[in-house]
Amino acid sequence: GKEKWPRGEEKVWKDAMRDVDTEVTSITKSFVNHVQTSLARQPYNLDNLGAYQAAALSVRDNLLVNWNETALQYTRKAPKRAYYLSLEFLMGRTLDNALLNLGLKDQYSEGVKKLGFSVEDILDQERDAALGNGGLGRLAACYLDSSASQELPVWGYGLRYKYGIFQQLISPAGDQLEAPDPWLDNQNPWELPRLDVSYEIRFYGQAERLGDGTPRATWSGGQEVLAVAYDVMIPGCYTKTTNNLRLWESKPKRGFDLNSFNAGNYEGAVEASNSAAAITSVLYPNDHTTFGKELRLKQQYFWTAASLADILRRFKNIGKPITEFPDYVAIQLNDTHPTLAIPELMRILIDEEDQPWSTAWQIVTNTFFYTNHTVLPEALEKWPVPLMEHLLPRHMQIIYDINLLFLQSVEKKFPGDRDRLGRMSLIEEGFPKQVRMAYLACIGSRKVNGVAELHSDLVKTTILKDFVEFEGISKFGNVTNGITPRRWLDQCNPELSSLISSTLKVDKAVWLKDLTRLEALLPFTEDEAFRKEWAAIKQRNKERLAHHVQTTLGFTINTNAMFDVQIKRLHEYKRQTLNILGVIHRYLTLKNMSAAEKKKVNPRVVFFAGKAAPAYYIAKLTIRLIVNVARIINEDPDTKDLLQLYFLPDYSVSLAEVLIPASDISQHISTAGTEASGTSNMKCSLTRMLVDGANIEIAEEVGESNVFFFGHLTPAVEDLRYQHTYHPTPIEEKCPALANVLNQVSAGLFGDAHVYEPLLNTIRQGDHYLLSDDFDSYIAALAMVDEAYLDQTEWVKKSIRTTAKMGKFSSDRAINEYAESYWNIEAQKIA
Ligand code: GFP
Repeated sequence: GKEKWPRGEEKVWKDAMRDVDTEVTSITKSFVNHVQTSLARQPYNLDNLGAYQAAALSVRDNLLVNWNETALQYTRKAPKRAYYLSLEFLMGRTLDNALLNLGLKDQYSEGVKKLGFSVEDILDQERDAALGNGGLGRLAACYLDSSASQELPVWGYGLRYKYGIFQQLISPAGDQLEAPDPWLDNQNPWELPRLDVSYEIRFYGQAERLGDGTPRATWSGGQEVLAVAYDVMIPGCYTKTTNNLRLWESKPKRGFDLNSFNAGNYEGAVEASNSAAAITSVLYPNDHTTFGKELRLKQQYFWTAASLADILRRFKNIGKPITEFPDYVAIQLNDTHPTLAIPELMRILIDEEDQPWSTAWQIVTNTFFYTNHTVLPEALEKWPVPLMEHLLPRHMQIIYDINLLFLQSVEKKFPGDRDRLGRMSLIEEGFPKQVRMAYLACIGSRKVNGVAELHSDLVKTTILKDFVEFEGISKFGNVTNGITPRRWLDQCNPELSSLISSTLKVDKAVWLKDLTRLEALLPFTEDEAFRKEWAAIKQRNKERLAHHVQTTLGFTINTNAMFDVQIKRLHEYKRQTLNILGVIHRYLTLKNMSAAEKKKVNPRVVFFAGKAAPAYYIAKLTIRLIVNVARIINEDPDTKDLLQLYFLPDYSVSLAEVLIPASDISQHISTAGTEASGTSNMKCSLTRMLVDGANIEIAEEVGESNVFFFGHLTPAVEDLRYQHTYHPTPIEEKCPALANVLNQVSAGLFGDAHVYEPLLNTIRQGDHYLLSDDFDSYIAALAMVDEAYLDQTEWVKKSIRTTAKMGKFSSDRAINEYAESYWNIEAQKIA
C-alpha cells in the first residue's frame, strides 16, 4: 500500500516545525529543525539516511556545547596536556556512542519513534570511520574515549584519510578482493572543518648549515603543501569533558597553476594539487613488515610536522619560555610512525627558536614518550637514508648529529666496544643504509613502554636490551593495554549492561567508569535466576548475530551450537592457519564417528573475520582455504549439524560489535612471544589462548580455570626454531594428526588441489610459527573446551567469573597509568 507521509505522528512534526510550545521535546525540535535547514528536506521525503543525518547533527549540537566549554577551560587554566600521536584511529561509528556517553539514548529513541523512525535503523545508516588496520588503531580510539571519560586533557592527532581501510570482498573462488572505502561520500557530520587552522609543510629542497659555530641550518626550496585541520569531538562518558581528535588533510598550497593552464598544459596545472592531495588519500594496510613507500614517509612527516606546529602555537599562547615546554606538553608516540617528531622538534628549537643543542635535546627528551607494539624483527620500522636525505634533508642532518653525540656517550660508557656501537647506531649499515626508527624513538623519549607484562619484558631483553644497559632500567616500563567498557560492553551488549546495573544496584554511570566494581558480580555465580538470565542474554546475542548473517550473507546458522570466533587481522603469527587446520581435523574426526558417538558431540559454529594486507600472499591464501573448507563442510550431511564454518567478510568495528557479544569462546593462539598484547581477548570474555601477550595477565585476573591454555611457552620458541632449521623432523613423524590434515588439503579434499601448497609448505618447511609443535596440544585444548561446555551450569559460572574480573582491562586503568606515571597530567573538572 501507499506509505503514509509524514511518517510517525503528524502533530509532532507540525508542532516541531512551527516551534510551538507543546509537549514536543527539544530533541524533536532540533531534529526537525536540522531536517528543514541543514538538510533542506521535507518530512514527506525523509528516508533513514536523512534521519540519521538529522539525528547526528542534533547530537553534534549537544557535543559542541561541551566541546567548546572544555576547550575554553583548558585554555584558561593552561594545565599540562598530553597529545596522542597515532597514524591510526579505528573509531567505528559515533552516533550510538555519543548518545550513550551523553546519557540521551532513551530520549532520542523515543523522539525519533514519534517521528516515524526506529533508532536501530537510524544507527545502522552510519558508515564506520575505519582509519586503522587493527589492534593498534582501535587501542588509540579506546584511549581517546577513556581520556575524555576520566576528564584528562588529552588530544589525539592523526590523518584524515579520504579512503579508510579497504573494503574486503570475497570472490566466488574464495579470494579476498579489495575495494576502496569511500567513507566520506555521504558527508561526515562528526567532523568540523577548521579552515582557520592550517600549516605549511615542506618536503625536499636544500638544507645548509650556517657554519657560524651554532648547530643552525636553513631549509628551503622543494615542495610546500598545506595541512588543514578537521576536528572530531570525543565525548567522555557522563561528563562534560569533550576532547578533540584533530585530523589533518593535505591540500595544495596554491590550488591551481594558472600559468601552466594558460599555456595549454591542463595536466600540469592540476598535477601539483593532485600530488599534494595524495598525501592523505589512503591509509596503508599494514602487514607487520616495513615497506619503503615514499608516500608513507611523506604522510608521517606531514602529520608530525603539522601536529607539532599546532602544539607549539598553543604552548606559545601561554607565554612561557620555551624551556618550560615539557612542563606543559607530553607527546605520546604510538609506535614508531610518529618518530620524525623528534628530529622535527629539534629542527624547530635549533633553527627557528635559536636554542643551543643541549637545551633542545633536553626539551625533546622530556617531552616524548614511546610505546612499542611489536617485537617482530621484520616489523621494526626502518627508512633508507637516501630517501630521507632526498625528502627531509635537514632532518637527516639532525639524525646524524643525534647519532654522533649518542654514540660518543656510548663509547664513553663502554670504551672500545665496537660491536656495541654498531648494534646501537641509529644508522644500520648496508645497501642502502637505513635509519632505525625504534632506536631513535627510544633515545629521544623520556620513557618507553610495551603493552603487556610479557611483551614489555621482551622489549627490555631483546630488541632494546643494549639501550636498557646504557640508559638504565627505570626508563623502560609497561602499560598493559585496555579496552573501553563503554563501547565493548554497554553499547554492544545493552542487555548485559542493564542486567549488571540491576543486579549490582549500581548505576552504570558508576561501574562503567570503575570497572573493578564488576567484582561484586562474583557472589551471583551461585544465583540460579541470575545465571539463567545471563545465559538467555548470550542466546539472544547469538540470535542477533545469526539474523545479521542471514540478512547479509543468506546463511542459516544453528544458534544452539557453541559459537567459536577468531576475529583479527590475518597474519601468520596470529595463526588463523592453526585454527582452520584444527577445524579440518574436527571435520575428519566427525566423518569417522558412529551415529552413537556423534550424539555426544556438542555442535559448534566457527567464525573467522579479518582482513589480510593486499600484498600478503600467504594470509590471503589462508582466507581462500577457510572459505573453501566452509563450502564443503557446511554442505556435508554427515557433519553439518555438528560443525559449521563461516568467514564473515569485511571485518570492522561495527561487525565486531555484533560478533563479540555472541561468542562463547574466542581464539588467541599466536605463536608464543609474538602477540604483543592482543585486545580482542579482552573484548571476548571466555577465551582459548596460548600463553602469550596479555593472555597471561588475563588468566592471572580471571583464574586459570576460566581460560584454556595450550602449547609451548615463549622461552622454548628459540630452541624449537633452531630444531626446525638444523634438525628438522618430518611432520609425519612429529605430528601425524597434522600431517594427515595437510595431506587431505593437498589431495584436494577442499578443491584446488595445488593452490594451497605455498601455505602448507610454510608448515612443512621451516615452520617458523611452530604449528607442528603446538598442534596436538591445541587439539587437546579444543577437546577440553568441548568437555567444559557440556556442563552448562559450570560454563555460565566461568563466563560470569571472567566478566567479573575484567576490571584491570578497562582502558580507563591504562590511561590513568599513562597520565600518572608517564605524562604527569591531571584530571580537569569542566564546570
Ligand atoms: C598491535 C599488536 C597487538 C596489540 C596492539 C595494540 O596490533 O598485540 O594488542 O598493537 O597494542 F600486534 P595489531 O594491529 O596487530 O592488532
